[in-house]
Amino acid sequence: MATQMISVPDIGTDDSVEVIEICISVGDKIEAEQSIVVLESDKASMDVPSPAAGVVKSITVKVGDKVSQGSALIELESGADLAPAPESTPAPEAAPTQSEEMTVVIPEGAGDAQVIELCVKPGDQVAEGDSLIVLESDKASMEVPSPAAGTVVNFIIKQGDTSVEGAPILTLAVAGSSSQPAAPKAEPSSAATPAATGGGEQVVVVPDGAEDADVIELCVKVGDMVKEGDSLIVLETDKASMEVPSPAAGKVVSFSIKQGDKTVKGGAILTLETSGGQTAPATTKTEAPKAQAPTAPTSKAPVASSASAAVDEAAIVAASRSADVYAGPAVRKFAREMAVDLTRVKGSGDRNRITKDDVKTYVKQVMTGQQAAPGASASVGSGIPAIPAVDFSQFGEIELVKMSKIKKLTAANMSRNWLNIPHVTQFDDVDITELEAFRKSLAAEAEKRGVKMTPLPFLLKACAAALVAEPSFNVSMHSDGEHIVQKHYVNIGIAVDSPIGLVVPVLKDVDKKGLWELAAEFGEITKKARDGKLGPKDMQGGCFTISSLGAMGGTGFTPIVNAPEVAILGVSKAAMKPVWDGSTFVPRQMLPLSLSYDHRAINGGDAGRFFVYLNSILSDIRRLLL
Ligand code: CAO
Repeated sequence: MATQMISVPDIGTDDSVEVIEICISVGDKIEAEQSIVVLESDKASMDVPSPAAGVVKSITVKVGDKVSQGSALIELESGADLAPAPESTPAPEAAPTQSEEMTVVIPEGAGDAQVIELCVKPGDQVAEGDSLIVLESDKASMEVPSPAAGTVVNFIIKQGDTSVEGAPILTLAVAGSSSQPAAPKAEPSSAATPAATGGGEQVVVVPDGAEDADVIELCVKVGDMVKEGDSLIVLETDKASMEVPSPAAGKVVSFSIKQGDKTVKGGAILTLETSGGQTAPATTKTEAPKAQAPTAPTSKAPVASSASAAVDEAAIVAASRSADVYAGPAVRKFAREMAVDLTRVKGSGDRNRITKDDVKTYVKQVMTGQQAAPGASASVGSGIPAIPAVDFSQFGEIELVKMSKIKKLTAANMSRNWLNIPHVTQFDDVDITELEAFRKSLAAEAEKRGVKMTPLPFLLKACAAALVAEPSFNVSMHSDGEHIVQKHYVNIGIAVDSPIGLVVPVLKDVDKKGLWELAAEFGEITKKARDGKLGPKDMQGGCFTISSLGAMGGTGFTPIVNAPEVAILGVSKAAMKPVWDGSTFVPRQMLPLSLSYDHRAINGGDAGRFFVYLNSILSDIRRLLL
């Protein structure tokens, strides 16, 4: 057993830095490379990893302490096989730490940006060029690619840190490698270069280094007045996104490229009519920064001249905020692959930045129908602009009442059905004078049987007969878009207004049951619904739905089809009305019905036949015997 003092390694500064986190406790058994403390300067924060495995005997610092290189941190007791002194601790220079390990560092020019995303985690295998982290400054967002293929050993930087040029990002185990590979090509680093055309017009061209990028957005349109520095277009490569600013104030005359185009070196972007007719300065190229490490933005690229201020790379601003969306290029690319409109995604990152997980969550919600919920989110899923949120408390006293699960489900289903089904609703008044007389004559017997004989069992029976007579109503659309599912059973759902919300229990084989049986079953299932005791099976397998508001009132309504069914009958309150019998007006009990159907499955002719048949049965119940 040997004890060694672990101290602050070379942190690239002589200034003292603050201990902001102690990651271990006395007695902890720790692994080599495990973080022991987190230090923070005004430029960066970094983890100090243990150079060896062992047991923590004592901790000599506390949170808030100021330390500098060489300050003691912890006392570690380890076996005879102690690792060498902290060679692999954060070093400002890119250098391999062991024969097969290398420290990837923040590349030149990428200082003062915030680490907004870690794209990999310890243990991940990365290929050369894979994005390791995303940095973002107020000027650009960019990904730092891996300089070599290997396995991520540990992270030294963490999300939220401020990048310091040369500061270590992570340790990479590189198979058989002993040196940092050459830095890849620098990212686009110069801005739009104006070419003078005379006559007050100038063609703005693709800046040096910005070729081979996708045009993902046109920020202005023909006729727009722009100021010098206003963003004209947004370009994106697989590593960075950037806006190309206008080199001068003026009016956009025409575009030479369109969204989706790939940029070519020096290619024309648009023509600008500059105010006063003065031409922009001669094309001035901005040197791409020297890349000594993995690519990163070069916010301090050389500026050609004061007149070409717009050519200053500082003017290439991040696309991450374009279109009011705050997201990095990797997230934008991912969103495009998933066909997700980022303006609809809620960001969970710092300052509402959208992360890849946010996009995934959004896709999941859309796929599971959760985005069809009421209010804004219902609109979001449908692709229709969301209804803006309103602060009602500004108009008076309010309270927020939690929606029940059933209510939320109903809202989602209604939105889904309303948006997916091309509805048609037909209306008819049915003469139920004889039916009502017959129904009332059954009152005493119904009481004896312990059932209630309302118009509903008659409607059930009549609808079942109409579904058999007009089978085009007893179908569902097949999800393959190629077939219709014809059903040879007749199950009918009844919409029940229960204390927990609207539920639709289903009565099975209605065509095979008599009125008494239907009245009894209907009574039972309605009670079960009102007591909140319906199980999923009670509500499945419907072919058609009846929604009756007859006991309440109203002369008509347009019910929403209960998909995957294709039709629903709305029943309103029967009333005595004068009906012309050919020679005189006679008082008749008229029942208003409204039949909504899915016009993809049912044509007007089918619906007309269904309605006429239903009408004929309800107005002369004896026809059920035929
Ligand atoms: N016209 C006139 N009177 C009617 C009638 C009609 N269409 N339908 C029923 N009535 C009468 C009944 O005969 C009964 O009167 P009596 O007690 O004198 O016999 C009274 O109204 C009450 O009926 P009920 O409510 O006991 O039974 P019901 O069969 O009419 O309705 C049910 C049951 C479950 C359908 C109903 O209670 C219900 O919940 N309806 C809500 C449906 C709904 O919310 N649909 C959504 C609308 S948007 O799609």
